[in-house]
Amino acid sequence: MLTLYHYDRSTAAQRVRLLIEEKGLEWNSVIVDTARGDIDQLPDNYHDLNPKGLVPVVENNGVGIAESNVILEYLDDAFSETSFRPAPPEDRAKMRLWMKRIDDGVHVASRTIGVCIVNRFIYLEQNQEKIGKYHAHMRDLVRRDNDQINISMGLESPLLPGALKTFRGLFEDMNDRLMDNDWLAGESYSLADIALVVYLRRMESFMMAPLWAHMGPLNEWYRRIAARPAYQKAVIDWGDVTESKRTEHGAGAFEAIAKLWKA
Ligand SMILES: N[C@@H](CCC(=O)N[C@@H](CS)C(=O)NCC(=O)O)C(=O)O
Repeated sequence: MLTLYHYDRSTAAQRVRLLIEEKGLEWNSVIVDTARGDIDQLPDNYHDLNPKGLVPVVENNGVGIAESNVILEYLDDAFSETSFRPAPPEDRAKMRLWMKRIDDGVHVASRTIGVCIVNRFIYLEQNQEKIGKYHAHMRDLVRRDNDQINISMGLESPLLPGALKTFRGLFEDMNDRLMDNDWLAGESYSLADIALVVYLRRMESFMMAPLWAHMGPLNEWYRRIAARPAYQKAVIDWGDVTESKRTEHGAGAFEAIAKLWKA
């Protein structure tokens, strides 16, 4: 049976769970949650599954596969009864271009925003020796360096304005596309919608939703996906153990974030 290594609030894991639930697959859950700065949560030999030591990873037929966008295409190939990729090659290319934006900067921007607004407080509350060990084991050195800047500088981080600009540009482009189309790529709900919807919830969790309240088509698309039973199971039911911290620190940061968003 399919095994997924994941944790509740990981956006990369949420998109994989969403596809799994859309397809109605049976799966085993293995929680690997290092995200509050606890590297001891990583199972032995986890780096054999994912050299970066991150979630999600799926294991199927004895093979481990990392990288959420790769996993989405893998699952769509391996469990192909219902496909979430448009048939016309041009629409499929458009789907991949939307998904590529995640790996080209959106996911890193999401982490920057999260660390600057909330996670830095979670890390700063912890035993600093433990956080030192967490960063010492981080294999993606850009991620480690960005984290260290964002933890120490928070809302003053030089990485934050660019991260917010990345999201503003993404949301504007999605909103433009959705003005005349129900879905991001082609004529049906696809991996592009599944891959990107998780960031609406993530940004909303920082109390930032007023910043795109005027983007009607984007908000309507989000509501439409959020109403799907698979989204309820894959995202809402798994919850977020850091939710109250996001709300508290997000509300406190709103004024500064709004200024940068509009700059
Ligand atoms: N490009 C990767 C990114 C994976 C990633 O950033 N995973 C995060 C959760 S969203 C993680 O494992 N975090 C663990 C930590 O922060 O310690 C993917 O799409 O799978």
